[in-house]
Amino acid sequence: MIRKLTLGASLLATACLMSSAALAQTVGFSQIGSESGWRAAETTLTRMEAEERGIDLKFADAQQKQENQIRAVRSFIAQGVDAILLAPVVATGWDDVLEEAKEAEIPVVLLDRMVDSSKDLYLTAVGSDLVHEGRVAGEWLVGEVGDADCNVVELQGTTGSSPAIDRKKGFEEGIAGHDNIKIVRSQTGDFTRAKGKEVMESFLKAEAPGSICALYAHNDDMAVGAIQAIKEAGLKPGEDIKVVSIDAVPDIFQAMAAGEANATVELTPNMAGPAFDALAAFWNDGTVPPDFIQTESKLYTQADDPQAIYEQKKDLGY
Ligand code: GZL
Repeated sequence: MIRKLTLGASLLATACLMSSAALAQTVGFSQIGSESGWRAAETTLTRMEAEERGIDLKFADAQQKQENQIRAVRSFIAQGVDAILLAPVVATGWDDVLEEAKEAEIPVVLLDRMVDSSKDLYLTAVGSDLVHEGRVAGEWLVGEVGDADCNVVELQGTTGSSPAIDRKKGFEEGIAGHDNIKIVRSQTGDFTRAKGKEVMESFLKAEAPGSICALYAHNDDMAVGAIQAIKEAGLKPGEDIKVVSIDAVPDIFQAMAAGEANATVELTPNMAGPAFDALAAFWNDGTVPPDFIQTESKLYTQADDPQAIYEQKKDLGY
């Protein structure tokens, strides 16, 4: 905590200087890439939130490579930006560059994923409870299958990312104590549709025909890719194989409306709004935000009028 206060104190001096200067802030945003519809929406909304606040946003797309993110953060530091937004592709390997930002007295705010670095190396983190999301998905499947045997295949997110680690943990907690539900295959689909389809094809070839009861995908994009593979295998997604995933992007609601997907857990793509609000308070009078600003998670199923939700969401930048 002492170190956090030290960071807070040194950054406070900067904040107070800035509030008197009332400068238009420049913020560097190191974005993971555009691997999913959700990620695209997060980028769109971040740009909109910055524009609404008169923030000059410098954007860097890392194409899902950590080395590109570290390079971008160092470039933002060299440019002397007023703050850095970082959506960290994986959870490890950030200490050095976060230390450099701290030395430069530039506050860093994490978006949608976490890092294993000490909390005094970033101002705050905005995200969902990723374990809870996985648990909600697992508990939904328990309710869906009851006592029937159910072999589950799992499409994991990017290896080493906090959502892949935590959503797996949460799902296993959700099905714990229900030995009739077993995860029989689990592999990364890297959060993309293409890889989700490819890995689902391998699951379908590897498992006895008709033996897969459900798919749990760490995001909707992999689920949408897998749905295509299930159909090409002559099976009915949503019926022969139940489909539960996370994000609540428009296309999963379209699949639900067609009876091809069953449930999704919503993740808001607007992480930047709370991030910029925390930065504004910090710049204004040095208010230090909580370590973690949690966004909500909501379960949607076919009972929630998926077509209407698709119509509401389809123009929101996904
Ligand atoms: C989760 C976020 C994930 C989304 C995916 O917080 O990092 O990254 O669920 C995206 O769609 O690739």
